[in-house]
Amino acid sequence: MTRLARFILGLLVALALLTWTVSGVVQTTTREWFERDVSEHARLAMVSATRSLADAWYDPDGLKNRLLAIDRNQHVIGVAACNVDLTTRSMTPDLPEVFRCQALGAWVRAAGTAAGDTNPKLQQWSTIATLPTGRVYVAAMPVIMQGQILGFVILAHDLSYIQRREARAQTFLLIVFGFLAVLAFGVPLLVARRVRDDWSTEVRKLLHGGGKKQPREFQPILSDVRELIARMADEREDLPGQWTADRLRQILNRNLHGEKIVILANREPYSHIRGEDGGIEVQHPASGLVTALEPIMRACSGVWVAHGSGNADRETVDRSDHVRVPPEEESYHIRRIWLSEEEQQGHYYGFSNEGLWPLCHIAHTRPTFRAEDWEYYKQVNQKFSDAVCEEVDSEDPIIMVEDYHFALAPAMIRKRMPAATIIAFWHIPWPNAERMGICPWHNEILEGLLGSSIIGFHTQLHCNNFLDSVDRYLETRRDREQNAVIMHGQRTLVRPYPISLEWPVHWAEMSPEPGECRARVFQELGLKPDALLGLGVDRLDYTKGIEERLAAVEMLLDRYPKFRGRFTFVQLAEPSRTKITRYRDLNEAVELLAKRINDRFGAEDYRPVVLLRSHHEPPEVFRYYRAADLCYVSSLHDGMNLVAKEFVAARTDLRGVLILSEFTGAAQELTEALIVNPYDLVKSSDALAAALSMPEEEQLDRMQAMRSMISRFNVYRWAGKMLVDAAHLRSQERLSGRLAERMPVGANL
Ligand code: ADQ
Repeated sequence: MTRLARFILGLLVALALLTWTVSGVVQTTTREWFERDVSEHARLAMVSATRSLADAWYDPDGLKNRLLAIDRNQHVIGVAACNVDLTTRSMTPDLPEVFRCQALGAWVRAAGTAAGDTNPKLQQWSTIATLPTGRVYVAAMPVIMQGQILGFVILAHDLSYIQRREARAQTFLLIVFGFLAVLAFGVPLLVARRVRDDWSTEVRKLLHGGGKKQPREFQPILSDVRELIARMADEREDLPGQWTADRLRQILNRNLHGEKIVILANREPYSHIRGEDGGIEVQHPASGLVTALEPIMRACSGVWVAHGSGNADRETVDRSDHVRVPPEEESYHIRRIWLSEEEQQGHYYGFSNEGLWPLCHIAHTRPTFRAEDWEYYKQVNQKFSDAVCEEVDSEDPIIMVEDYHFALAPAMIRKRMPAATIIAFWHIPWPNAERMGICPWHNEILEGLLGSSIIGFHTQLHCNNFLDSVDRYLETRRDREQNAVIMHGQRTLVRPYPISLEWPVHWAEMSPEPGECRARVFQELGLKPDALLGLGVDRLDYTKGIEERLAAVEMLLDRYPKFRGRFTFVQLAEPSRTKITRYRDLNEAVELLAKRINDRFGAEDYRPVVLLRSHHEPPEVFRYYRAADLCYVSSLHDGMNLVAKEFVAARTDLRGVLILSEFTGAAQELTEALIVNPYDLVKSSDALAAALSMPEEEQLDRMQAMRSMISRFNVYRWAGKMLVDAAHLRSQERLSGRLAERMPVGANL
């Protein structure tokens, strides 16, 4: 049954019910009114009748005539005069048998025999009876003369005419409701059909290129349809596993003539650390940006310009501050930039992480904006932009500017290299326009980003927020069809590109089998073989909801005693931004919370929460992913969150359950996870319990679906889409540039 048919049927049933109820109410009310009228009428008739009957009581003819006179009334069926002993004194011929004088027996008996004098209980008697001919109202009254009862008079009134009137009223009501029903369905249906026909004719005309003007209301749908068509064309190529490092390289060669890519990011993919033994070790920083971009650089080669943050970084670069990485493959360069303490403090800790980071995340930490930090932010953006310009080897290079540390760099680079293709990607959420207004330099931030050819965000919502901010604060033109902003003649596409992981993830490929990982982790943590293991993996950051996560674990142990002594939650927490007070406070709060839970529920051989606050290299992190029964990602707000995707990628055994905060970008893609609101501790603890009790088959189904999603929408696709869009934009610009050269000066293009 179609939705419309269901709707109409429902409405009809509702109307029928309404009609039935209304007609019932009308019937009862009108019947009450009529019957009250009739009884009043009968009473009055009888009161006047008893007086005249008393006068003629002893005159049989006179009595008969008076009874006949009463009987002439339109609705009176019959009248009788009865003696005190209930024998008939006189009566009209049509009085029904059942209402003759004997019928008064019960009434008279109930009042006590009263011949000869008045009895106050014998005032009036009445009843309504249903005869085969219809309903009848019967009333009786004593006939009194000089205080003495002579007898009684009975009057029978026809009520069937009331039923006939009721039937007529009901028919009328039905007709009215029927008419209303036709109006209620027919008119909107006709109007809707008419509007739909007009609308589809208009849309078809527009889609076929007709129609001189595109009405405003059709623009969103047109751009959606075109985007959908483009996406479908793209998706057709998106067969599983097809987005690979090779394919990305091919795209670069085919669309961008194999040009090398220059990435600008604050964090470097490999840092060199002097170990305790005096030797130099290579470390992989805990950063989602690095996790995503490093495979792209391995596939495409080029230069990664980043802050040299490792304590042995200077010792490992050449004279031009370059180092070839990855250690054994050496497929691209890192160009390290050195920052003074003041620059780091102002740019990284100050403006970026005490200002922009809390501004962009709804995590209830107040942003702090200091004028001196802003000065350092500009200075460091310029320093990195200059370095990028030194690294390029053509007039129109491809430059990827990563994240909120470099909002000004796109415009700075554009100034030096007008023909560059600059792709900026904002890895964290973009706040709504009102919130963006908190930043005293919001205009400069927006203008800086609009120096790019493309600005990417993880989700459409973040794109919308960005476009709203541009609309609110800058004088620009919007190309709604292409989702582009045009400022000073420079066009910037604003698009969602949800970031992901390489596929397959090489750390997962290199890890031992899940069973072996579990055995090792259980041994390291001293867990019993039947223990259940939960996992959290984060930088120690207040946006990740670590406190809420541990509170949910506490709630689980409170509400589900069966897990006490059996469930252990291990939190890998890499200390992060520790020079900022808020992060130090968080560190202490998490420690106290873990201690409280352990004090409440722990025992000599049982620790419910294990807090591991140190750097863990990816092989170790993947060992934990593979060992755990569940992974809980409880971010209060997160652009994407790659821990969620890594956990799924690690589970080649299709076991384990992902619990994922609804406030992550990943929740839009990994819909088979148990999605929770991390602030809701009761429901989060329920989700933990559900995960720990989930049958293996269900785990397998959910894992399989999520793995299929990540394998198709992997990071090669993420980069490939941006590069293809950049290539299109570039060829468009080249064509319009050539055209401009051929046009006479002053011609308007
Ligand atoms: P991050 O905030 O860094 O990224 P996320 O995406 O979760 O967050 O990535 C974290 C990465 O660091 C993962 O690769 C994880 O394995 C690693 N990591 C985390 N904790 C670790 C630990 N204790 N020890 C070792 N490694 C650890 C930002 C945005 C995200 C967005 C990414 C990519 O905040 O929303 O997903 O960029 O765009």
